[in-house]
Amino acid sequence: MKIGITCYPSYGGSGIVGAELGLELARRGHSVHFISYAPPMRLGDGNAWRAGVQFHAVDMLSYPLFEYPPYTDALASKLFEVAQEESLDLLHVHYAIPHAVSAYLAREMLRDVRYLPIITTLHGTDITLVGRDRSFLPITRFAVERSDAVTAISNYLRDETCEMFNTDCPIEVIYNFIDAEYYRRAPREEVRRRLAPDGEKIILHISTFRPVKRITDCIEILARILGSGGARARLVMCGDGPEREGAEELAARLGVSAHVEFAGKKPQSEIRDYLSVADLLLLPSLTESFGLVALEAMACEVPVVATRVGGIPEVVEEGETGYLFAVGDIEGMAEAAGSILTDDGLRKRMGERGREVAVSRFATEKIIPQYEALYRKVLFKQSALQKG
Ligand code: GMT
Repeated sequence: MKIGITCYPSYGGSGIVGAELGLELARRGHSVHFISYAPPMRLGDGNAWRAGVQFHAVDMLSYPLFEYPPYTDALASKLFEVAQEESLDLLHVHYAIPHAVSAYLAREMLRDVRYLPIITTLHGTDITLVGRDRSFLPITRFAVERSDAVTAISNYLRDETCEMFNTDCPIEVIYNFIDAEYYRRAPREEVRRRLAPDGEKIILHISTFRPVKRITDCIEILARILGSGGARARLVMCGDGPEREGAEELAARLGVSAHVEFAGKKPQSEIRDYLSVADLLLLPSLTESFGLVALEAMACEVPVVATRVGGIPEVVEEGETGYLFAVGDIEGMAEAAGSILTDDGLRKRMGERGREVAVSRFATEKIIPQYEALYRKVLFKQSALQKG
């Protein structure tokens, strides 16, 4: 199949999933065309420009009148152009805002020539945070309802979408996935020594440092662990974003700065190295429709301490692959983290179970065929409609 994929190219879960899906589809022999304002980050990681993958940049005209450049229109024009030039069979957009609207426009522009099916995958904040805003809700609902197929990355997100949009539009749940061969624990002693030179346990947090990630909770949890006199630990904070400064200030105020490393944004290969030496992943988010990073941790045998919100309980098996708590339950999370860090047997058992779950439920081999089946279903329905 010839598949157009649009996703945000920047750091963040939906962009990672869109990019990885495209690469996996190309590996399976499909021809994949990424269409966005920049190449998705995962494609720039060295191994990415593979046969069967092309990138088409959305051209943005800069003009003084446009205080806010009209990206939705520019993307729609590019989708229309690429669909024609490359004879795309379908468009698959990740993150509804504004991608679903642009895809809808492209489909309508092309309609006189042929019908171009569009598939929208909802990732979370496009519905739960941004979609909730009154100014975005009607147009997002419109574009979602008019997609030829809609998928959500968890049951939680499907239910939220139906409720918020008050729609009975069919939404298929296709979980996020992991390349379990790439994400597996590997010996990285030099990384461990660098991150924890005095043999401390390593607590890892990886995110976009947006308010929804509640990264200051990580600092407070660390302070409690250290204050309880239990485990000797270092907190490694991977990523960057608006909450970083506040977290650094809090670490200084609580006197734990020396035990925290703000590592910045890291390429995928380094993230894997960090996961290979981590003893625990902390994910204290306010909401999380899936929690891709929890899955990456589980694949690398890292137990997860997270909040019991959104789709996280569909990924992290409570008591088996980690522990879940109410949002803001610093004490509960610190206690659970402490028990994992001071009990090597527990850490190992939970880690091994995490790997099992990641491989058996979320490996690419399980999930990518679900997308391929959906594409075939949409194309079959369309050709039946044309014939009939
Ligand atoms: O929350 C983020 O880090 C970014 C956001 C995005 O759209 O890139 O992530 C969402 O999509 C990810 C991939 O499907 C999910 O794993 C995240 O849980 C989801 N974030 C939220 O729902 C807050």
